[in-house]
Amino acid sequence: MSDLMNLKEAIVNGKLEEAKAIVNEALEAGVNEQEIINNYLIKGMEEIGERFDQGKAFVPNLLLAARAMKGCLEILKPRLKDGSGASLGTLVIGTVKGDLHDIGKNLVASMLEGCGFEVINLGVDISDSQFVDAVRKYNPQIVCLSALLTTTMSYMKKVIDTLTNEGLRQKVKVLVGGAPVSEEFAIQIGADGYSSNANGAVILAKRILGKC
Ligand code: B12
Repeated sequence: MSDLMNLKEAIVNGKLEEAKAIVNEALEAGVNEQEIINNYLIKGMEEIGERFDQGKAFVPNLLLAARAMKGCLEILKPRLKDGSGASLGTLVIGTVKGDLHDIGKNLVASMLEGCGFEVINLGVDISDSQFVDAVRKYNPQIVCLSALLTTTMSYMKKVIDTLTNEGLRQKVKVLVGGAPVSEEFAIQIGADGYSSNANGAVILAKRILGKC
């Protein structure tokens, strides 16, 4: 399976079709979906992020890498489902207002769905009132907030405060995540949990709902 070794580079270079072809080939060869995500796709995004940091890559490169990553996740997403049909619980997830990053948030959503949760994915740039409306409409047990910018992470507190003001905070647990977020920050803003990755998000959600 020498081609799989090229997957990370295909993501870094934003080669959508090449990346998708490698993923399909790997799946046919029986490679595990999680292995593809964790060992190649995420590693590719980390690499392009580092190059961006060092001034060796620019926003268009990030966009192309993101498009390739998304294309691969679309192939993998249906295969992450456990097929049992029973829902472990309902979650609402979104990237907070002002923030357009959605790769990590979508990965968390896919993993949660794959592990048996019903996931309402609100998308990006979601305001506190949109989260409130979604909680009223879908009655989830958990709300997941994602932020990738230091300038938008403080908006997570605004969402939590608005949930409190609207009398909804007792009804839902709030999980937070995203590259600049930390356990300490989560505690500081009154969230119920934090994880640095999608696997951790699933563990947290299961623990909160007593499904572990
Ligand atoms: C791809 C990317 C983009 C793409 C986004 C495409 C998309 N559809 O998402 C584009 C090009 C659009 C972009 C734009 C910008 N970006 Co950008 N971007 C990145 C980059 C390279 C990768 C992010 C990513 O997808 N990582 C891969 C995923 C898998 O990881 P993740 O998002 O961290 O998610 C994981 C965990 O955090 C966690 N998680 C995430 N959410 C949640 C939620 C919950 C509840 C839980 C439990 C866990 C969890 O689980 C995920 C999976 O394991 C990062 C660099 C980096 N190293 O993070 C910069 C980065 C985030 N961007 C940055 C910046 C500055 C910008 C721009 C302002 C650039 C500009 N000048 O225009 C704009 C902002 C646009 C906006 N308003 O949002 C900075 C932020 C710096 C800061 N301190 O705030 C970074 C860190 C780059 C840098 N070093 O400067 N970006």
